Amino acid sequence: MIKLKKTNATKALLTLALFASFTIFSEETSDANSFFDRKPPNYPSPENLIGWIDSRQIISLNGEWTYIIDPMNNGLPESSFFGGFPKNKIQKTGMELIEYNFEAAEKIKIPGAWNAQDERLLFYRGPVWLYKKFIHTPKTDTLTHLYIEGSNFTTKIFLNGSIVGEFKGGYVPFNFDISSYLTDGENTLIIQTDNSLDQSSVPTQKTDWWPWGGIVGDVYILETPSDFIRNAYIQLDKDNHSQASFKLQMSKKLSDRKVTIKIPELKFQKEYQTNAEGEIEEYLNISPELWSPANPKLYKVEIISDTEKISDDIGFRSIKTEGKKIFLNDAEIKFSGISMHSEPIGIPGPAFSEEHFKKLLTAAKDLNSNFIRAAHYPYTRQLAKLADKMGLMLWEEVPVYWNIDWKNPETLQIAKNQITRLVQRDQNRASVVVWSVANETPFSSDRMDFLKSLLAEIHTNDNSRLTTAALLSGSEEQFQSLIITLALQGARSMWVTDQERIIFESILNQAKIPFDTKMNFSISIDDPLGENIDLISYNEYFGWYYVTFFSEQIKISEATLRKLMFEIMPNIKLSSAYEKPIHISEFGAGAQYGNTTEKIWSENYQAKLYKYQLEMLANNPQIRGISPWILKDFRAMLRPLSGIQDFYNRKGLMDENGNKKEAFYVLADFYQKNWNIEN
Ligand code: GCB
Repeated sequence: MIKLKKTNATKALLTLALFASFTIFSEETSDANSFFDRKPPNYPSPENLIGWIDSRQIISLNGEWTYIIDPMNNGLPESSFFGGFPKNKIQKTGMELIEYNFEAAEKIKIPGAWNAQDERLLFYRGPVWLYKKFIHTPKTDTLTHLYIEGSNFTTKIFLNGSIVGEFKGGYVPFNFDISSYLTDGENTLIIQTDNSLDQSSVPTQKTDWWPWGGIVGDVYILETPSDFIRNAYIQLDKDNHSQASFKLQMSKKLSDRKVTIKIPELKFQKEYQTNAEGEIEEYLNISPELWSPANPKLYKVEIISDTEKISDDIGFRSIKTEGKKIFLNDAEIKFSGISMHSEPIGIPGPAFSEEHFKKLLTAAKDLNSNFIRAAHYPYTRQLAKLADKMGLMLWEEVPVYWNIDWKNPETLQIAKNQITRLVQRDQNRASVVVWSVANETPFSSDRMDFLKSLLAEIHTNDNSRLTTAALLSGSEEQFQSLIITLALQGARSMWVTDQERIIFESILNQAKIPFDTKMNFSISIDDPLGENIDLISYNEYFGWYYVTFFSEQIKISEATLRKLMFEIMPNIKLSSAYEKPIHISEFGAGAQYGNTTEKIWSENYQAKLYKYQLEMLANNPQIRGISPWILKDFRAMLRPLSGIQDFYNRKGLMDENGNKKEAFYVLADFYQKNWNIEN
């Protein structure tokens, strides 16, 4: 055998021989150190978001695609000796070695998660490749963009063998200009979607919802003129209902481009000119009928340039807080809400279509809700479009969830991208009244800096809505005081056992609290982020989680503690350190539909917990909104309890098929009788 000496020259020769035919990736691989060590190529990031998507020239790529599972991440150009899957090598004579074939691969529906469409992939976290061919007919003075409304969580796009780019983050829309990669006639689009998450991603790998992978929103080929209207913002002034703020950006930074805005029903028509930045910033003098849940009025708005016309149906309303109250169109309002995950009723996988959301929002209406917390990540645009029409207010959120890598600049970049794209997409939706930047994030100064920069990102785009985050609270002292309140209640209850009474009395003796002390447990939400947001949102699980924790600490059975907790609940006082409205963003209990026992996991227990919780909330005037957890049972890897959870979080008021549990009616009744301020 001839042994080659490993000089740089032989290495270079070897590399040359092996890669001579790989013209596509040669540039990126040429400076690699060895055959096995090729640098990842440069994956460009998407361009700024294009808005008003539903009135643009599109070719839909929704429908049937094929897919290849790639658990060892072998198909990327940088992982493969042969150019990777994007090369799409095809057999012609039958003598070419191929070990993948997209044409013969299994079929999948897009939009749709692959882990919802293939049983082998339900728990899978890794890369899957998607493949679709389409025909392109060239037009002059036209740009062609690929628009993807959501792809989880890292997406790499290849068109006709070339690298188009990469998007990290998931859930939000993005677009790439693909004009220079297109060929006339047939084009081959190959996309790697990887649903794995890690410590630096947003969210991290640990979430109480399913990491649905793949393309989970519409895929469009979108055509625009070479200088096109990228996006436009129209929002009514909070303090002056006969004026709306109007901002528009053209794609090119060219001044004196004429643009007309028309709202035919208001007989409004005016022409404006772009400044040197290609932007317009003006106020429109209009006096529209105001949008509200009771009157979800929308107006057709048209924007016309020399080369294009875009339009949208837009509602006008204002939302603000004053002191501890919330005002919609200057009238005081309470959020009679419900939290949701983006999973349709009776269909496995993520919700994405108008049809999916119609059923969910109809269930929310049956509950007499006027508000939905769309937790914990952006849904497709269909949600807010439908909420606009159906008259439901929305809280939209990004997946900054639990503890994430606050110090990592890449993590911050991902989160900023998510919030910016969400705001830029839904900025004209009247239904969206709250932007939320985080859920249950533990205090630290790095976390404060991180969340403040997300809030700043919102404010550079939109100042017309409320901001919030679902906060944590509960200091050591607050938990101690809850134990004392429970001990006082226990010591004076006739039904506790002698043994339990002794424990309660000794807790009180130790704390030097006389047994006849009258005390209501009170909690003050003191998260420092309260300073920076408009709505003080708080998740609490009285009657569900905390009891388990205390039971271990004070050696009293959960049965006794749960009963005591229900007894003290109506008198719990919730307040915040800030002169702002409180929103209870979560409370709830797990229940299995059809479980008629009196025990935990029964419909009964859940319904009882709702009754006591609602009594407590009605007794707390600073609480101006609630969104209990949650409308419907949802998929969750953290919930393995066999026979009950089976990998579903069971805190739904309905099961996954839409069967209503007893607590559904408790909440519906409360909203109808006690809580709504008509608007
Ligand atoms: C929470 C989280 C939510 C969970 C819920 C639960 O506090 O915000 O994502 O699903 O509790 O069911 O434990």
